[in-house]
Amino acid sequence: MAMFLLCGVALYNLSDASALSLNSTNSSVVNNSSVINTTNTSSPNTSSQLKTSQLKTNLISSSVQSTDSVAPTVKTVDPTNNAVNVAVDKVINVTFTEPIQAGTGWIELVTSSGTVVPITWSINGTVLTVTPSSVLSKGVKYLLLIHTGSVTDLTGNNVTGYVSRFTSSTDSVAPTVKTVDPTNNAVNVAADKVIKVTFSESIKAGTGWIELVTSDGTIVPTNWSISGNVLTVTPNSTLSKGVKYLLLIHTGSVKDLAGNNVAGYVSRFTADATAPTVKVVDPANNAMEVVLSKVIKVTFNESIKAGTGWIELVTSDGTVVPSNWSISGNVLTVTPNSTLSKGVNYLLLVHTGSVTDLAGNNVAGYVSRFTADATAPTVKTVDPANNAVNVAVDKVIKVTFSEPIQANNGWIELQSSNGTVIPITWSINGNVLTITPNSTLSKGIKYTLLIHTGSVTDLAGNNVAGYVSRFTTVSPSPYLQATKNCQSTNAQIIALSKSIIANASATTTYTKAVAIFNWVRDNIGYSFYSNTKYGAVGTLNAKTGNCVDTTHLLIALERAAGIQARYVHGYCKFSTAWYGHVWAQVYVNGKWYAADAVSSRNTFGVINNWNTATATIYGTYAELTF
Ligand SMILES: [Ca+2]
Ligand SMILES: [Ca+2]
Ligand SMILES: [Ca+2]
Ligand SMILES: [Ca+2]
Repeated sequence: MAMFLLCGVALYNLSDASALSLNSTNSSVVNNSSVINTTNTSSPNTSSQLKTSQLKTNLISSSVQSTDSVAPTVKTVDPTNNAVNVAVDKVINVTFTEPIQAGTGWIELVTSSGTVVPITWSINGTVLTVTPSSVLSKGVKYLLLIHTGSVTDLTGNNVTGYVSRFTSSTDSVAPTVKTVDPTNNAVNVAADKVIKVTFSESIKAGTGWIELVTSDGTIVPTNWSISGNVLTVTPNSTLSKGVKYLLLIHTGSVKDLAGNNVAGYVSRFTADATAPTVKVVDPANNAMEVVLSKVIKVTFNESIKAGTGWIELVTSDGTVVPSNWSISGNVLTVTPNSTLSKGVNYLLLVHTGSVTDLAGNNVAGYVSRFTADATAPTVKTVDPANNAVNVAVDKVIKVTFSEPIQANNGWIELQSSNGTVIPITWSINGNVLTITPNSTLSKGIKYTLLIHTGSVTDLAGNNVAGYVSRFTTVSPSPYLQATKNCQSTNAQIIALSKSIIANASATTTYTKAVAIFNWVRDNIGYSFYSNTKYGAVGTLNAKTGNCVDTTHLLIALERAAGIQARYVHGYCKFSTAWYGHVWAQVYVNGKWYAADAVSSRNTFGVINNWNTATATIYGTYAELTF
């Protein structure tokens, strides 16, 4: 007898079941696993199992060694308990909580009416597999009975009795083929065709065979798979041109989910026997102006592969142009090893059999011709158009060419009519040249755009010819112009206008206009006479004037500040009498403001020294004639 001492407790290694029973009151005595096996398999009795359980508890708590005393239980069963619509060819799997072995009790499958169904069963690890010896009956309730002790765990602990129930499917209709692709008797089937057979219901693999054979009986290796109600058959190699194939779905090779066998089925088709043809070629046959970096693409009506002939690019004088070529799907790409030469005629020769379709049908010989670009780009349109007038001063100039262009020597100029070169920036996008002056253009000026020879070229390098376009910007406002008596460009007027604005710290058009008005109203005295006597500069120097001269000065100062201003002539009732009268209107933010600077009673936009309600207005004017 071996003896262990652990945690101060003496442990005895028991050699037989009687010793185990005798030690039923001593929880400190444990057995080894071989003893327990012996005990449980030779005399399964309740007291020894209970004792084993107690012993195991002690063993685990003492962490010496594991001795299993827990019976295996069913973890899952397939079909699940009370399952319905179970296939009549169902194989039953019962998964236990631990590996099992055969015991001494029985495993049975019986109908609800008590008829025993012949079965075979086997164990693999934790799984008990129960196979009915023949297909089940339709619509019958079955009970799987795993009797106590029919299986045990590996230490001999008996399973307790277990029952699971299921009802077999009532489906007795065999699956049938609904559609097949390629359709029966199809011709010109692509060489890489994957065959799909769609059934009337979901299917599963059966026991018969699925075959693809040629009409002379040769078997074509395939793989096949099932997804839902679709059987997919994939030949291991491409089909051969013009060969007739038979797809054979033998009886029982697939079944519906209830286990009903498909009936035998045959479908026939013939593989592609038609040569591939060219659908499009780029550059098109006889194309001109082909860019020198052109990569040639020949698109066929179906996927192709390399054949045995040659593909050549030659010049019209027969020189072979070294090229590489490749195939992707239905596109043959031919890439010359160097850029093409301007104006040269090229021939692409796709010789017979140089490519084939996937079934091996040779392409027929094919020739396409094109000429490399030898034509200079020309201006198609220019915006603003040549000799356009009233062009906005912030205009961006766009020149559209007959073809895409690229920068060459880049000599592009914009000049004003006096020959001054205007700084510009320019850019190219496709066939459009965009020219942007670096600052706003002047009003009322004629400009000339010069695109010098060779400033740009087409993508083949052909130089643009020299090109000139002219346009005139929009005229300046008459309400900003200097006139004989409104000398808004006079240095003294300009200096005063600036200082008034600066002294008022005016930054907006409105505050500038008001500051100028206030200065004239407050600094120019009134003299009574008719028509112009001094003009704007004279009035400033005299520091006095009538309504006409005061208005000349006001308008000149406003115009010098870049603010539009005009004259108004009317017949107005003053406090004592009616007089002919002149005053100003000043344009600010889309509105003309009345500005009469002869009276300190007036403010910008407001007239108080005569009756505006009864006045007769003769008109408004950029310049006065009196
Ligand atoms: Ca166990
Ligand atoms: Ca069915
Ligand atoms: Ca073909
Ligand atoms: Ca060209």
